[in-house]
Amino acid sequence: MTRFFFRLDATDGRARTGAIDTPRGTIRTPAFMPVGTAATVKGMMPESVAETGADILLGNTYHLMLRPGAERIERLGGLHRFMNWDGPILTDSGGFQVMSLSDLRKLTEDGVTFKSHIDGSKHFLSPERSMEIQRQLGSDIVMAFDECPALPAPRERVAASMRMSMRWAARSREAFGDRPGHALFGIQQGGLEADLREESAAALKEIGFDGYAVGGLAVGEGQEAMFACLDHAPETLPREAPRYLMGVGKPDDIVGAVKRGIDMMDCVLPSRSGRTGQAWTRRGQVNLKNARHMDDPRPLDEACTCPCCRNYSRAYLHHVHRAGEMIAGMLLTWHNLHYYQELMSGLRAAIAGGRFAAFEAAFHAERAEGDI
Ligand code: PRF
Ligand code: ZN
Repeated sequence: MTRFFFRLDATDGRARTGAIDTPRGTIRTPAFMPVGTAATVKGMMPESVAETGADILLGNTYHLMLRPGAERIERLGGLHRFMNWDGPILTDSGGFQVMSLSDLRKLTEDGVTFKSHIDGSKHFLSPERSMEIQRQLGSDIVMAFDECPALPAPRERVAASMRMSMRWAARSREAFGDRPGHALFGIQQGGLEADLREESAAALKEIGFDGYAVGGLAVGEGQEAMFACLDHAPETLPREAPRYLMGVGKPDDIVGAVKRGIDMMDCVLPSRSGRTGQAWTRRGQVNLKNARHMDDPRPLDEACTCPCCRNYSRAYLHHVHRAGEMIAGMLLTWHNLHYYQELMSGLRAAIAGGRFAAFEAAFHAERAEGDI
């Protein structure tokens, strides 16, 4: 039960495909991880999430420590049993969510004190406490505790924050200890500055992790700047370890990130936009709220094999969304997650077959046609 192993099967340019073996199952890469923030991928049964093709879910230290509490989840047998998902779970470490969600935060070298966005109660997170919570949850892939500014930010602020995150990475490593079958990933910071990204990568490699995340992107810089950073940042991280781009993204962000050497991603977009009547298809974004769907008997995407597209019309999806029926979010979330996983499987096959460039061209050409 000690195996945790990343295998690279093929590369095409900088794009890579392979697999991460864990005691709870294999994660095919490039992988997209649906977000299960509050111990649920909203609107989906875990077995349905698995049917979309997901190998791994993401959970959140920040949300779960506040509600229902990490100690409670541990007493109840851990997060896998609690939410009925027996595949791998990666948990984010909390610092990023504290900075974006909580009230009245106070950041020091020791950690961060904050007030819950749910009930205003006071809490503390540090590298040591985050490692403890992620252990209590039973996370398979634990993330180091980090922090990052929203962009644009002055270089000095980005540098100071990155350096503190690297000291926190060393404390995370120390507190995590040796836990066979569980992995600890470090998180690179440094904003859009190439030399800070390199300094951060060197610090992480010196500490030594099972995988490496590119953090601090998709925080307001825009796709062009993000891609410019990804033109060099992944290459500063070890080739033989998985590289995880945190909180990304739209389908075209994913294709561009994979092209630049990213192996794992997560994003709330497919599930969140499903609940607001937005669908993602090979022809781009479709807004089911639009009145043009009202009398349309066609499925969302006639080429899609998901239960939403096999069994329901655009007219129905428009109606149930308008009527505020729960099934609207359920069906659109299912479709969106299915579409994302199909995209990942297409990317994996294209890289394995040495035809990434053709895949990318076809992806953009189909989207350029627009929804029809
Ligand atoms: N750090 C952590 N979680 C994150 C990020 C980060 O930089 C991001 C940035 N896109 C999303 N989630 N710990
Ligand atoms: Zn579908």
